[in-house]
Amino acid sequence: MVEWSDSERKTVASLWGKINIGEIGPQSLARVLIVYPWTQRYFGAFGDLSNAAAILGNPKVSAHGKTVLTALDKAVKNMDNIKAVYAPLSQLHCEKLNVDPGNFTLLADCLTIILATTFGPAFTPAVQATWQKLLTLVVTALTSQYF
Ligand code: HEG
Repeated sequence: MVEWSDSERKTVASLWGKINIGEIGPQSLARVLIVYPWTQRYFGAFGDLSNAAAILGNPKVSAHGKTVLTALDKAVKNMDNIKAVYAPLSQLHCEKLNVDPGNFTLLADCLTIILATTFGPAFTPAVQATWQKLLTLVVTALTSQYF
């Protein structure tokens, strides 16, 4: 079972408080779709994804990026219960959306890159390590209902 120190809890709360979901969410999802174009296959109903500019300007990508990042609030608020909190979302991605679970890691890494570029030196190695610890749990939890 993963343990969280008081300092890690404070780091997560502080970082999350500085994240603008409406900006970071869309940028992260757009980056996934641009850098890993095979992920576009899940978003056939989103309209024009034909190039980077189209993806970055696509309102459905922005809205969905915001939805995804909003869902991370559950992890921040339930750091000791992440697996249970994401079980329904894991089931949805597995059984209904048929998303290859390897894609969760791609999204998590793109999100981390966007945070690093947004916050610069404030995104210290210690903050990064704590943030990635959280994301690893989220990715694992989202994968939990696949098996
Ligand atoms: Mg998923 C829907 C969260 C990664 C593809 N995703 C959703 C929804 C949430 C969510 C909250 C809405 C669920 C609902 O309607 O009840 N997604 C979520 C998280 C993460 C993630 C938290 C990872 C951190 N999703 C993800 C990845 C892909 C993907 C990597 C594909 C590459 N998600 C996907 C699709 C939908 C959702 C295709 C349905 C979108 C729609 O039809 O509007």
